[in-house]
Amino acid sequence: MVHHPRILDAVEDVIGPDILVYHSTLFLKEANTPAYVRWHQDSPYFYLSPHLHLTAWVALSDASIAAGCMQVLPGSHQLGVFQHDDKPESMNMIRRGQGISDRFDNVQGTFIPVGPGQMSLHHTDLVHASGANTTHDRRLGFAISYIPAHVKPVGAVKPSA
Ligand SMILES: O=C(O)CCC(=O)C(=O)O
Repeated sequence: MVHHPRILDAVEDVIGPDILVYHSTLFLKEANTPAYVRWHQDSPYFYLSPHLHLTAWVALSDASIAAGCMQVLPGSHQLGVFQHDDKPESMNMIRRGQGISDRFDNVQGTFIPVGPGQMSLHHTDLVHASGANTTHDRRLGFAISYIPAHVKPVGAVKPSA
């Protein structure tokens, strides 16, 4: 799937033709679960320079608003990197509970619902989150992180598990 031409064509439009897959994650939200992801940016956890990393979030099931699709703060990738902290909680889908310290806790942002087979793209500095799945179906997303080949790892990578 990471080589799918429809995905790569869209990624190429943003980061150019010399593309590497850096990382991939399955984000599984069970049916009727309060599982959530705090507001965060990806860049503080990927230790890449420059910040040109792009994630294709490919829906493998319906990711509607009710199913807890991604929410984003449009344009926030241009605001720099915010201070993050760790607040591990059992329902946080990111085990260390990484997130932006309280700043956007009461903000709803813009929902990005995607149907099965559709995807969204997000920049590594875009502030994003997701809320509960109130539907009777699993919400399953495959997040593929792409970088241009000139982007390099910097510093130690902290495991999220
Ligand atoms: O799947 C989610 O709800 C969150 C995904 C996410 O944070 C990411 O792809 O960086």
